[in-house]
Amino acid sequence: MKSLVVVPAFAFLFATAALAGGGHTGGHGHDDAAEGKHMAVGEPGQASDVTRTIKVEMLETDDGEMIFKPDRLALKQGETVRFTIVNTGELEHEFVLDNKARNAEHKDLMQKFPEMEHDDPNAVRLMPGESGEIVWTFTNGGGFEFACLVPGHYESGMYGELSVVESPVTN
Ligand SMILES: [Cu+2]
Repeated sequence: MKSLVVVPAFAFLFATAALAGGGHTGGHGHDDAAEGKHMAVGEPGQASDVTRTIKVEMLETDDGEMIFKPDRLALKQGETVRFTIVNTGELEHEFVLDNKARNAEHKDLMQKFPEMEHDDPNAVRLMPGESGEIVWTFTNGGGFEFACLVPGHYESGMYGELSVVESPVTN
C-alpha cells in the first residue's frame, strides 16, 4: 500500500523542482514580471484609481552623474499613483520599478544584452526630451527601488529609494 503513495509524491517533487529551475532564469520571458502580476512592488493600476501624480525627471548632471529627481519616494500601501516620467537629459534613460534584487538581476542581463528590448508594465524607456507614464498600484508595503538599467547608468547614480508604508488593516 505504501508504494502507491510514495511514487506519485516523488513524481510531484521532481516536477516542481524542474519548474522552479526553469522559471527563474530568463527575466524577460513570459514570467510574472513581464505580465506585471504578483510582483512584490505591486501591479499595474487603473487610471480611475489614481489618487496622485508624481513627476520624476531623469537627467545627467554637469559633474557626470546620472540621476532621478526626486531620488526618494514615500508611498502608502494600496495607493495608485501615476508616475509622469520626463527625460530632461541628453541620453536615453529608463525608469524601472521593482525591488532591489530584481533590478540587480535585470541590470546584469542588460549588461550582457545591451540591445535588449522590453515593454514590461513596470518600466518605461525614454529618449531625450520624451516623457511617459506608468500607473501603478502599490499592493505591498516594504522597501523598493526605481532604477535606470541602461549599462553604466545605475553605477553613475541612477537609482532611487521607494518606500511603501503598510496601511493598517481596516475591517
Ligand atoms: Cu539612464
